[in-house]
Amino acid sequence: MRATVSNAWPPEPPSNETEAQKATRLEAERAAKEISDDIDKAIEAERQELRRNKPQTKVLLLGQAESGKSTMIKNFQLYFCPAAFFAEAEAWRTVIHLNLARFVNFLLHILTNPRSSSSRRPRTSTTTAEVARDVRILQMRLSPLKQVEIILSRALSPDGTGVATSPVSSPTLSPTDSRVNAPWTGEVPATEISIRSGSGWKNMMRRRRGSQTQRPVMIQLDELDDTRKVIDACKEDIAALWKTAGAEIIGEIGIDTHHHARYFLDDVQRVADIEYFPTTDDILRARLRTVGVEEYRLTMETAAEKGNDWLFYDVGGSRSQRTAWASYFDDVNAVVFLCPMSGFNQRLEEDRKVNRLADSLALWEQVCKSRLLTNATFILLLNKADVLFAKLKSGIQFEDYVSSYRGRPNKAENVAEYLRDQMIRTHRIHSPKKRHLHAHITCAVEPKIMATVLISIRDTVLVNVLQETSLL
Ligand SMILES: Nc1nc2c(ncn2[C@@H]2O[C@H](COP(=O)(O)OP(=O)(O)OP(=O)(O)O)[C@@H](O)[C@H]2O)c(=O)[nH]1
Ligand SMILES: [Mg+2]
Repeated sequence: MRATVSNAWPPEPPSNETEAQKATRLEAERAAKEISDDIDKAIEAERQELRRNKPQTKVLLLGQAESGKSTMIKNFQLYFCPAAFFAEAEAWRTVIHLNLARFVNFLLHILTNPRSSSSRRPRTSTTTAEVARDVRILQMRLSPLKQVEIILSRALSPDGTGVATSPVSSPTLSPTDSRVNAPWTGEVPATEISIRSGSGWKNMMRRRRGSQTQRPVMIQLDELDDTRKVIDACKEDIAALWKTAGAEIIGEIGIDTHHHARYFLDDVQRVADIEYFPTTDDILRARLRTVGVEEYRLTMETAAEKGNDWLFYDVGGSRSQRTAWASYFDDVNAVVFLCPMSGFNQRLEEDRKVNRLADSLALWEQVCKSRLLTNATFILLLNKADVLFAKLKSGIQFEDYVSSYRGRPNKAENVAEYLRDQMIRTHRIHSPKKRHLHAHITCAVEPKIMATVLISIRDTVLVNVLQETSLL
């Protein structure tokens, strides 16, 4: 018979160990642990030293809310640090399920409380008595999703107390802080979610999975698993709700809103399934509004720059968030500015009088003028090319919103070229010194298309860093 050899450390003491042997063994183990800790400390100190001496690449992402800044960082991570990107997929599932649950609760609220609706159109219409009855039944069957929303909100916040709802996420919302701890209060629920910057929610979610002992008290792992079971059990009803009232709802809330949630609803059978694991596309679509300035340290995994750290500053883009930007201006190698071209016929959530494209262009001018950014590399991304294309194809006329475009073709490539030229001109006129501008037309939810843009951004930024440190 073969003896079983245990690899466990420290090894099990012999069963006939004397007190003296035990004391000697414990002392040896203590000494070994001390040596091991010293080695760990030395390795960490060496790593820190290396970090200090290496020129660090710092990139600041700017642009209005929902321009795609955070999505751009996900793209960067996917391309240059894929292992880290996929390691976070499970944490994103919680965000996606919260996106879904929150939107379904929002839909049910609108459908059953017509007067609180955000509608800019009269609510007529197709809501026959039969549909209304179906919706009432679905509302009852889907009521567990309110609890799911509360649990997932708590799970994502560092202290387990809840995810902040966005004060400007939906025109239907009144910004009440009370909803931070109770996402569902009977008022119109929020559809967007935001987490305070620096909360480290992804690490926290990973730790919860990895360790049974480190679970925070507020949320238990099995509670999270229960939410998946509830969502799975609700998937047929969610699909039925979307089929029954989807068209009417889009009429109510407008075709331009809640893209991310609609993407998940369109594929609810897959996303709500108990076996669901987010795909790359899902992660790029997941929406988490940035509040404050979030710092991301990405350690490159690709051959050429393996081990190099890039630091990204991802800012919240809504107007109330912009005052925080300036303190990051004097210390970055590059600015990536995102202008969502599809905003030409939309208004800012935070100020319904202001056209989104006009706001983007004004913001761009301010950023170009900044003296603190004089030596930074400037990269302009004209984003959401896919949405621009779809809008123009559906017959919406760009010239109806931008009078200086009158008489030109209503085609996405022409519009994109026009905006690109305008923004290059603004940059040329307003830069404190002559500076090259790198402009790209992008669709940040299409990783295959983004690859060449990402490589170009990396090369552009690296050349700037090397010039700054006089290595070129
Ligand atoms: N269709 C489409 N959606 C996009 C594109 N870029 C970003 N999105 C989506 O737009 C939503 C907003 O993107 P974010 O990256 O969160 O926007 P942000 O600029 O970080 O917004 P704030 O954090 O509020 O300042 C997300 O759901 C993205 O998936 C794009 O090119 N096309
Ligand atoms: Mg963001």
